[in-house]
Amino acid sequence: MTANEYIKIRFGRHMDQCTNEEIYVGLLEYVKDKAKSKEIAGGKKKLYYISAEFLIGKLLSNNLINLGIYDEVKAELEACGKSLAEIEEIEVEPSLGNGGLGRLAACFLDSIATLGLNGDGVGLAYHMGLFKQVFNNNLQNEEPNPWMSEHSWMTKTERTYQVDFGGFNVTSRMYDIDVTGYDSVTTKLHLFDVDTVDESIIKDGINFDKSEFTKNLTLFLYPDDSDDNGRLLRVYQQYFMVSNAAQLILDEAVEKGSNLYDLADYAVIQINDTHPSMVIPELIRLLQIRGLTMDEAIDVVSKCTAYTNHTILAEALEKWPIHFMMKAVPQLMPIIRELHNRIAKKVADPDVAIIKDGLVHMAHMDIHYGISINGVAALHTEILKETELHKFYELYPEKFNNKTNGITFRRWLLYCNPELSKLIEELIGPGFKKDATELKKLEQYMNDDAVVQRFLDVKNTRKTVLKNYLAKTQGIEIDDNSVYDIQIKRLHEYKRQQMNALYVINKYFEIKEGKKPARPITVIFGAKAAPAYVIAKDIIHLILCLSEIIAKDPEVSPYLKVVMVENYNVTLAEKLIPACDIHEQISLASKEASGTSNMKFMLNGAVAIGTMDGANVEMHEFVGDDNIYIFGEDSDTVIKRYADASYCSREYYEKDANLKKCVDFIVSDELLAVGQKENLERLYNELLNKDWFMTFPDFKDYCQTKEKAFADYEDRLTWGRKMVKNIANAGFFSSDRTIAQYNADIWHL
Ligand code: 26W
Repeated sequence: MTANEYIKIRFGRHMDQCTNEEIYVGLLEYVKDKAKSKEIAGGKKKLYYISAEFLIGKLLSNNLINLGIYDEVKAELEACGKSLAEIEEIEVEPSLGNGGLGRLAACFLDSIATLGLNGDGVGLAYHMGLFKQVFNNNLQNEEPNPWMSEHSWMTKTERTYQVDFGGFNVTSRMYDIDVTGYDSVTTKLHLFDVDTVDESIIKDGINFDKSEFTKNLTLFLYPDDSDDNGRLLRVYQQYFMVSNAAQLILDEAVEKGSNLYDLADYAVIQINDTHPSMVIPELIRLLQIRGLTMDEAIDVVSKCTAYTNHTILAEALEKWPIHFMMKAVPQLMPIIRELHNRIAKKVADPDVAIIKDGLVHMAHMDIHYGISINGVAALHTEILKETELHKFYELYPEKFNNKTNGITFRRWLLYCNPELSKLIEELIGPGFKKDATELKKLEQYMNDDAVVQRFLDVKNTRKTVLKNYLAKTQGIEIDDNSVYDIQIKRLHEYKRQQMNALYVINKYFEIKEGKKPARPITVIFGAKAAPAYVIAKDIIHLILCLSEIIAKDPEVSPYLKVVMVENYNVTLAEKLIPACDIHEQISLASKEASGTSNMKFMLNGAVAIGTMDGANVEMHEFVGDDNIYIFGEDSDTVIKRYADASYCSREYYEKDANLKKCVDFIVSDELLAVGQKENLERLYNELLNKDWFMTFPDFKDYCQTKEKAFADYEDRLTWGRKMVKNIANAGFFSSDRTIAQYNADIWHL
């Protein structure tokens, strides 16, 4: 049945007589039906990828592509005078993640299904995704971001569980989203919810009554890494997630014939950061209820779980106070104490203890009782082994391994950049869609000027698409003849948006002094700041104020434009990334575990300016010095500087007159005229007295390297060759490769 025929039956009218809303609903149901009729991944052993976040993004087009009916449906719509792009706008993005970790989980699900592996995602059905960001008076405000509706990709299942908390219990229900593999089988994303959640307890903005857990359990995605409020609620959420997951895992194993002693033959669990770590004691508890002894249960569970670390920022490694655990999940504490005691008997060193100073160290439990611990880029894994988790590495060298992150090329190339995929297909055939390493064949065209020019043409097309999109959706005007310089990622000091802002100030002064750039520059930011992360919000304030001042300045505005897109999310990323010329990957070396936007940009023919951090290091290895702009101090230097506590930002400020001038501008009359004194002064003082993420030592090199990149950009064909080199070498960063490695080394499905 065609989409047209389906819609005719559903609405009793031909597609051209339907509203876009009706067509959207019709296509959603059509796709769900198609997905149902596909083969479901099977096999004795199943992977359970448990994650607090799945940043799946919109699903309509993604599913059409994976089911192989995108072109067909698009043509049917066009034949009735309808546009798929407009219908897509009706879909609300489920923003069920904060950033990289959640988006990674979504890319992984796509690759698991595409590779035909028997693996499901398990998470929570938050009623509100990550807050909706609204700018008012150059400040970020947060609003609720609902996404569920009557017509949903989620299907209600009959599976319900009881989850016991200290003093009360709730009944859960499982909802499923089909994960359609590309030209392959389907798998599932299981999201758990409770019926008692009450959206009416939301007060102003995203505040809500934190006391009644039955009403707020799955109400919100926890927005962050820095909000101390609601930490107890987070423990409730995490336990709710893993208790459901554990019950599901045991039930499915038993259904397939497991006697539970052989659970490891039926299930392997990937713990995505420490958020699902309580699955270890919960499984042990449930196995005891089902008849195993403590010894047996520990032994069984120790063969089933693997842990991925996504950060080396110590403050993000979760440690839950014992009194939280006693209140929320008292049934787990005796088990956790037992797990702790067994280690303490063998290893006296308190640095590797599970319980220390009244806190339960979730990562420590994962490492002692799991089969694997992995970092997410080569450098990151080395840092874990050598410094952050060195003592664990000495205990269990065989458990440590690296799995450099990846991205799904279906969403981040085929869908978001059809012009580029078409060009690639014309040049090297369709093989790259299933085997990303085939992109390497593009290198043969690097000296073919006519072909290189076509890559430049595609980029120009996409720049115009972005220009029109931003004009239409955000009322922002940009010049598509300018160079687009883009930084999009969570707002965090270690990612150093503030350094990019200082660069903008530097450029503003240069232009005022008569040094005009060869071509106008558009600096685009997209970022949400965690609601309680004060300095991050101050940085947004600075960027918005700069944007306003520059736009109003007739001397500067013809050459420089600063844009901060509102409510940055997956949908916006899909428009921004294909249009980008230069992407900013400027985290302080050693701090960004991997980064994944870097990979998306590379694949879409943008050139990076970046530090030797995260996966940038591997990108640099692939493309060489001429095709990526590396600057700044390396991770060894940075790690040493932290170790000897020698950094004093004020010294740099006093020594470098240009830097001083840029920093002082933050509290100048010009800025105070459009901004808030409190915010700007706080940020100024933070930089001058702390600058914890060391922007000052890298600033000069950063500015000089950017100048070099802008100058090189003017030799269009040479730049085009850099683009082709980047695209040709992006194959390694396919999440299909990452998932194949997880399977070969850890899961053994
Ligand atoms: C304490 C709660 C919490 C929740 C979310 C802490 C931290 C987070 C993050 C936003 C974690 C995150 O997104 N980490 C990112 O993971 C990516 C995938 O591995 C990496 O590419 C990024 O470098 C890392 O910052």
